[in-house]
Amino acid sequence: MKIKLYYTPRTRAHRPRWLLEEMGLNYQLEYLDIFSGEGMSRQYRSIHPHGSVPAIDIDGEVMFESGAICHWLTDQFPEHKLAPAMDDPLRRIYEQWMFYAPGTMEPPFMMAVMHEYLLPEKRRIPEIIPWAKKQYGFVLRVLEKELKNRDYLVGDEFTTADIMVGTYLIWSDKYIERHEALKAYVQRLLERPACQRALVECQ
Ligand SMILES: N[C@@H](CCC(=O)N[C@@H](CS)C(=O)NCC(=O)O)C(=O)O
Repeated sequence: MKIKLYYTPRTRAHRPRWLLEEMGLNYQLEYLDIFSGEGMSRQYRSIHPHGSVPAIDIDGEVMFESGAICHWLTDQFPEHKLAPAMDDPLRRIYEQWMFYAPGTMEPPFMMAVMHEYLLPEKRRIPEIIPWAKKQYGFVLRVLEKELKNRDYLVGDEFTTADIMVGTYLIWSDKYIERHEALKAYVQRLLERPACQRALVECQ
């Protein structure tokens, strides 16, 4: 199987890269400087219509959306045990957190970081920030409670759901200062060799 990952450091492309590292699969990184407009080429938009990262090419078949890529890869390679089997009662919990990340966590997180510091100053809407922080604060309290007495989100084992949720938490140091369980969880995730390998910058 030939895997090519379209990748920009410090973006959601970290998720599939981290997963590929956890699974020890061979892959090629196709580096793209998404922030200087490289995603907008006609050639790349035939791979990802929005010109965003990540996208993945597996034996010539392309796919985009970080969550879908991670979900698909995890089920495609069940031998790596990064998700409970379909008949395991924990599978429901796994699916819950897999979708919680893009569905419930991402909107307030992105609104907060975009309008607080990522967007150019003149495009920021300061009125959004208090709402976004309040909503994200609620998400953080839910996760703090969940991770107070356990190392990972699903049962006792690390799963792809930890990659989906953990990626936002790794970027949330500014927001999790008062959340001891989340700080410990982030530390645990960052200590994983696969996560560290996926954070190595290329080019
Ligand atoms: N929901 C998509 C979002 C993809 C996305 O917006 N990626 C960002 C980087 S984190 C990007 O490429 N932004 C630049 C752009 O869209 O031009 C996913 O999870 O893959």
